[in-house]
Amino acid sequence: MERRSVGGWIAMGVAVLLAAAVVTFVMVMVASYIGLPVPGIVVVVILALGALMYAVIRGESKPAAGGEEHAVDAEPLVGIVMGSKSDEAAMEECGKTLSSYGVPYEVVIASAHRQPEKVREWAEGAADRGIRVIIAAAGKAAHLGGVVAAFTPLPVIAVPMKTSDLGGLDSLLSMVQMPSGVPVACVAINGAKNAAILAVQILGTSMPEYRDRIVDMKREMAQG
Ligand code: RP5
Repeated sequence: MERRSVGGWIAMGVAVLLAAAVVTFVMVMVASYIGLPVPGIVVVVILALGALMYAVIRGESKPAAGGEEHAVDAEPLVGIVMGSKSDEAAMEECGKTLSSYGVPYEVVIASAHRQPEKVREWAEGAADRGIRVIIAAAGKAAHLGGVVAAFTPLPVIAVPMKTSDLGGLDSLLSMVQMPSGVPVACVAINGAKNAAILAVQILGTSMPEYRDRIVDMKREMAQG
């Protein structure tokens, strides 16, 4: 089934409800015009059908495994996974940067240690959902990037979160020191922006529109 944006599904649900209301109104008008009694049950059934369709549509619009879609009319190309809600502030720049390049993305919070099943389900389904690059942010003993990489053929970019105890060196080493065979690209501690740019560059290898944006960005940087 074709995936729509959340906004698209809401608009469709509202349209279904409106259509149900219009059909009900027309039926009532026609029935009273030709002198037929309007059984209240007909009205109730039609409204209930409209509500049911709306609920089904809303249910189908939920992104897999808790992912929250961003960007209005496009399928997510980048999946951002964070180990904790406490990582959101440090990762804000990642979403902003992807948006500035017009890259649709989804966000999910799933801890490799506390919610391993959620991580597995999300990572295993990512490629089939159209995701092309994954960005994984986590702190401390940050296994998230490696665990995600174990479950997907997609490239994984890890963002080590700065931590209160060891300043993020713990996260960095956990992410960058992946054993041979399961690579995880790793940006700087709290390098949310660079993770986004790298993701756009990876997209740009097969999508010229993103490569062009990177070329423009580098030209602007060179001009100072
Ligand atoms: C990791 O542990 C998270 O990625 C976060 O950076 C760190 C602390 O998590 P909370 O205790 O704040 O949830 O799993």
